[in-house]
Parts: sequence; structure tokens; C-alpha cells
Amino acid sequence: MPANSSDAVAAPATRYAKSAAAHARARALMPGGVSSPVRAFKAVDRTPVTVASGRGATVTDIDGNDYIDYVGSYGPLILGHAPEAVTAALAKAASQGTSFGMPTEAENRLAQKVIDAVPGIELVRFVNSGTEAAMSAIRLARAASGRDKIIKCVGCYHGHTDSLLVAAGSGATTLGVPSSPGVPASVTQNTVLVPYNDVDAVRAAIAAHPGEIAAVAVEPIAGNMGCIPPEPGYLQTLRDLCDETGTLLLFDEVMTGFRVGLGGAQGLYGVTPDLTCLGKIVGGGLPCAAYGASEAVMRQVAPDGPVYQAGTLSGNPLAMAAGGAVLDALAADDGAVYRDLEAAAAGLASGLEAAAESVGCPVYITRVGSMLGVFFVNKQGERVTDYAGATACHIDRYTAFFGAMLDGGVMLAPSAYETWFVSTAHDEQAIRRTLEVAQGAFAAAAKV
Ligand code: KE4
Repeated sequence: MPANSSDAVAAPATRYAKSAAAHARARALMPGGVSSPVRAFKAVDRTPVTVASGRGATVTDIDGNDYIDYVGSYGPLILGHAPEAVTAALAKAASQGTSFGMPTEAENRLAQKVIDAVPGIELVRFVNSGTEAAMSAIRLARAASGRDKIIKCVGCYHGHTDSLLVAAGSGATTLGVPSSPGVPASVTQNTVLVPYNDVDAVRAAIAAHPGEIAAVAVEPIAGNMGCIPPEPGYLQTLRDLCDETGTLLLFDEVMTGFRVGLGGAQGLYGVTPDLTCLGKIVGGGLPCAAYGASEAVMRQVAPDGPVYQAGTLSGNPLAMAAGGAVLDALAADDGAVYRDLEAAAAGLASGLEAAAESVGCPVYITRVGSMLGVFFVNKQGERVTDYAGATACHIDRYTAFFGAMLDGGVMLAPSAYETWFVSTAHDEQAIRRTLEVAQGAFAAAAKV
């Protein structure tokens, strides 16, 4: 549990002195001083803290400050930081070698777990990042359909591959570059944009490009413009539209896979896509992702078929071991862990609503399983169902909320366009402490 209490929190200036020095050094070495833009804290006007270690629900920075962590590495850490099952599996695997460039049985074992769990996957290919999974799945969809265009939702984020780095959420929106320079128009002319949760827009886009749409790519629960659940019937209608028009349905479950249930969002909502991307949890916190589909579709991937995709470290034994340990824990006792996560996250969500209401701060809180969103709406009662709604929120209030939570020992994503992640390590004490800090943080936000 973080050592911080309201009287123990040093003034921010001294509280973060070592992190400030480390970040100054980092900026001299790497763009923004980070390995991924959202970590730069640019959107929340703070200097990033530099982490020393993590244990359970807590991360500790190099100044010795503890934080109850809801970033969770942006999704992979459903069991919290450094769970014994994962660290032991990693130590054993590492002692036998870290990479071979040759097949291992560890890949067979994790592939079997993925296929057993995910309804839409009969064959799977491991890659090293969600971006690579999405990029490869798009290539496969185009090859399998013989069509070039892709429909994507404004605000959904599928990694930084050129064809999908258009009106992207997450760090792209956070930094104001939803459509990045350097992506040629010749690439994005094949990307058709629609609002999330708008089936009429998808229907119209398909009708406007008859026989040209290879796939509809979607986050079944949008987690990169805050956390926005699908409206009732949305996913099934996408499924029906794709069936009617010979279009492939691609679920990007990099974030939702194994997060909202062992079968991911497709298991939760009972809608099976033609292609699935996985990441984050499947690698247990190591660089690992995957894409999968029916056998008929996946046999088109090299070397069985002509669709080329490769990777030096794909299926590496360390990630296979870490991912396997996490999926074993999630599958134990018929998925009992998801019931615990549901209870903890539900308690957090209702506590946050009560804390915000008690200080008159209008918020709209969303939740699916252990992924949550907190939107600083302009009026109480407003809902957020798409990117326009998310970006119309009171972002300055998020900034104030973020800073007060950080200074109180609670780590949130440094962006209003990310999701909170609850892990099995977030016990009652952690949730209670979070809500204590949130009360003051909502009060600070309400003053903006
Ligand atoms: P990576 O290439 O970052 O492993 O995965 C890309 C990706 C694809 N699809 C979905 C639904 C995703 O959420 C992501 C990555 N998520 C962001 C956080 N929202 C990664 C954090 C970052 O960019 O540092």
C-alpha cells in the first residue's frame, strides 16, 4: 500500500526531484524522453515520473513515491505487477534460453490456450505488438477478400501502422495528431472513416463502395478515446452488415482480449468476428501479440499461403511463458478471477460516481468488467458514445484530476483518452484509498 497520506505528501517540486532529473537526461537521448508518446505526460502538464519497480497494485518511482496503479502498462497487467506465477515462469524459461529463431513447444502451448479461449480463432500467428497484429490482419483481410478498402472508426486506435493511423485515438489524439504526417494519401485513400457506435454510417460507407470494402475494423469495446462500450446491438449489426456484403469483420481485441473475459469481447457479447487481433494480456507484460481467424483464412498466411508476414522474435519463449502463466491463472476455477475483478471494478466505479457527485463534479463513468472510463462531461447526465463526445468533454478538468490523483499516490494514464485497468491485485484497501484521494481530486477538477 502506498505510504502516502495527505500529510505525508511532500510538495510536488521536491516530491519528484529524481524523476525530473531522470527525465531531463532522457530528453537528451530519446524523442520526448520516452519510448512511447503517451508516457511523456505532455497532455497533463506534468513531468513524467520515472518508475523504479512494481509489485501487485503498486508502482514505485525513483523518488520512492508509491502509487496505486490503474495504468497497468495500458492493459497487460491483469494480475498486477510481478505476479509470482509470471516471474517464476519467466525465470525458468530464461534459464533455458531467450530466443532461438526455431519452433518451441511453448508456442504450441500458448497457441492452444488462445484457440481454446477465443471463439473466432481456429489458427493463430504470434507477433510482437498490437500494431503488428493489426497491420498483419489488415493485409490478410485484403488478400482474403481481394478488396483494398478498410472501414475504421474515428477514435479507435489499432497501433501506428500507416493505413490505420488515421483519426486514431490514444496517444495520437492525446498529442493532437490523430492523422500523422508521413502517411501518404495514397495509403489513407483506402481507409474509410465512420463514427463509433453508428451503424448507419457503416451501412452507408459499404453502400458507397460496393464490392470494395475488405474489412470493418473495430475495437469491440473502444478503449482509446476513454472507455466507450458498444451500444446495444452495435456489434451484431456490424456482423450482419458484413455477412450481407461479403465484408470481413475484424475485432481489435488487443485491449479487450482476456480482459473482459476469457473469450474477450466476442465471448462477452456473443458476436464472432472473421479476424481477431490480440495483445497486451496474451503476452503477460512481455512484447507479444497475435492475430487469428478461421483455418480457411489463416492458411493463406505464409508459409502455408502467399500472405507474407514474419518476425525475428515472434513467439519468443519468454513471452510465451509469461502469457501462458497469465492465461492459466485466468482460466483457473472456471474463470473465477473474472468474478473478483467484476466486484472490485464495480465497487470502484460506484465509489467514483459518489465521490464526484459529493463535490458537484459532473462525470460520466463507463465500465466493462475491469476496464473503466471517467469522462468529465459538461453537464451531469450527458453520455459519451463516440469520439466527438469524448473530445467535447472538459479536458482541463481531467488534467486537474490527474495531477491531484498523482500527488495523492494514485497513478492514472496521463491522457483523458485512455482506460483505467483494475487488476486482481487491487484489493479493498487499494480501492478504498483510491476513493479517498479521488474525493479531493474531483473537488480540484470541479474548480476548473
Ligand atoms: P501496440 O503496438 O502499442 O502493442 O498495440 C497497439 C494497439 C492496438 N490496438 C489497441 C486496441 C490498442 O489499445 C493498442 C495500444 N494501446 C495503447 C494504449 N491505449 C498503447 C499505449 C502506448 O501507445 O504507449
